[in-house]
Amino acid sequence: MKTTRLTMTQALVRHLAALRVELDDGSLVPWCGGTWAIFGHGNVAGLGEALWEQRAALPTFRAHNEQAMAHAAVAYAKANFRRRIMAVTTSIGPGATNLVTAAAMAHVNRLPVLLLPSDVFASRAPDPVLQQLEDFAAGDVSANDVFRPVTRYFDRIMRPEQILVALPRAVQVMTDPANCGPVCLALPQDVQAQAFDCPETFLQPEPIRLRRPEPDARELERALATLRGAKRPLIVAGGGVLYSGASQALADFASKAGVPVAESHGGKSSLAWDHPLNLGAIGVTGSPAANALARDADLILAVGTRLQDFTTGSHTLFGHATLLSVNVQPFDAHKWSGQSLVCDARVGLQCLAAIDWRAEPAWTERARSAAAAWNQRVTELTTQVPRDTLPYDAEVIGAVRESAADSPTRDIAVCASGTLPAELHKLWRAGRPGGYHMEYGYSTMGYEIAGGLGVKMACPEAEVIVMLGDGSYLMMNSEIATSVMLGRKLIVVVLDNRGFGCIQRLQLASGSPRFNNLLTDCVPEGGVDLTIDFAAHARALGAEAVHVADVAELKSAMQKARAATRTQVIVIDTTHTRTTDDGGCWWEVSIPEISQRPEVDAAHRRYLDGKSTQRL
Ligand SMILES: Cc1ncc(C[n+]2csc(CCOP(=O)(O)OP(=O)(O)O)c2C)c(N)n1
Ligand SMILES: [Mg+2]
Repeated sequence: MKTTRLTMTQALVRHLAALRVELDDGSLVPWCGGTWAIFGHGNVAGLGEALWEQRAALPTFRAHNEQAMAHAAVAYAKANFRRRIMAVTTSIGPGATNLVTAAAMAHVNRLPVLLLPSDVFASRAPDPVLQQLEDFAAGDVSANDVFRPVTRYFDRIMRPEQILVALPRAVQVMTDPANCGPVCLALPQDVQAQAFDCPETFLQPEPIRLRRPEPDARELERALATLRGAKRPLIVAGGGVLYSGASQALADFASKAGVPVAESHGGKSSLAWDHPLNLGAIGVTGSPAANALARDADLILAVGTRLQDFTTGSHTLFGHATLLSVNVQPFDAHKWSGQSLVCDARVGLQCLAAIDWRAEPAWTERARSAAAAWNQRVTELTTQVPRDTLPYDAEVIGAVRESAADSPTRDIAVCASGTLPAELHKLWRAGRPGGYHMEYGYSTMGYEIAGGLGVKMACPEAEVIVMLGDGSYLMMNSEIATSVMLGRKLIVVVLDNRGFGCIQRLQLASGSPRFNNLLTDCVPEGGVDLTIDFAAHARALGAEAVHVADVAELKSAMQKARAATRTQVIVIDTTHTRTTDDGGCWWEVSIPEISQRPEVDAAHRRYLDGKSTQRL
């Protein structure tokens, strides 16, 4: 066996840099798009040096916050429909634990990312080193053990040759359609620098060929029998449709069999928004069209969805329909005691389309007119004539989208939390698969800007439009500077309603008084009323920024922003009180059984009413 003498991290980086993935069209591209790195003690000397050596094949990017780097990496994988990934390396201690939220986010969303936090000395010789935890009872516990529950695969590389086994396993997990998720390889700093005889074959890995699992014959037979018996079916399209590249198969099946389609947050943009059978968003943030048909359907065909509570209305939305889940992950396919069809979404849809069956014509017709009516309503909601009051999110969404009249297919809207996800889920018209990039599995405040950067790196030709609230902006905005530095232009639209608008509305709906959400409600005796100049802040980070007075100004600012080459930040004052009433459904939020406030008692009674409709 031919070998080369390399350090553990040199071998790791060379394997990573050499990995190629085969895309659907048969072309081979580098699998790893680069490594995000913030160096410190623990990685600057070992992994850092190895990254420098391979900088031509595997670029290294520096950002300002480890969590944000991981957000960018996860967004990159999502925008690549899980076909490509990025790695993230940190120093030990706080650099490493800054990744935990992003790891959990990737775990919830089933998205791959390779986390490479540094770890304490395997030798233990200099213990305790700076930033090292000391467990009084266990010498092998380090801060990195927090990654175990939030990754799909964890290993600590205690000897250099261990990388030969651990890295291919990590790659396997990240490229497995069912088990896909974040991976952590913790790298003790002394092992990073230790050399071993690395087999040459490890440095020339085989291309990655992603699997497309076929269904089990008997399970398929049962699924087809169920389909044949259905009269009023509804497809709920989840993120799995996008990851499997099943948009065309979905459109073909829906059109051929007359089956309406509703989309989860993860699945939105899997079917063209103007497809005559696209009912739009489903669930708590869903359209009236989708939710009404969900209640009356006799078969819910859930394709590639985790059936999260926002999709199911906390299990109140699907009436007495039979549930048939097409999912590559058996854990998801078996949820809710539904009938499962474990397979790739595209393969599953093609199998279902192969039989001669159609939904009841009256049902298809009802779906068509509901979809058309909702589309008309979306136009109204997003293009209302400006009034004297502050605009609300729907009008901002309309202006942002309208400004793309010439190239709506280029736009990718990025968002994660606050009021906007509900409004965007109902009202955004995605022009292409992936044109709605919403992180609503973990709904991580602070994902948006760093996530937008990852999307831009995955899709440089796209106009990446990040929309977020003032609260989310304040939580994590440092990657505006990174986007400027790296020359990756973003358009960031900040909706400033001066506080946590959505949580205050939830608070009031729960019978509580206004408390601790809007900035004006948080100033103690002797405190100072805050006015935050977001545009000045963004300019200080290197962006071009403007605070617009109204929706009309927003429209022209958007035109200019589209023509610009540097990251743009547009700030608009919005109201925290108004949202789109149309659609929606119950969402389970526990209300105290006992309170001194009659408003809470009333909210608790409403809560029990909702509970009574929950299907268990
Ligand atoms: C990291 C994180 N912390 C807390 C929350 C809970 N949370 C969800 S939305 C929100 C307020 C968002 O405020 P803002 O971004 O201004 O949006 P708005 O609703 O005001 O438009 C909070 C605190 C969260 N989703 N993520
Ligand atoms: Mg706000």
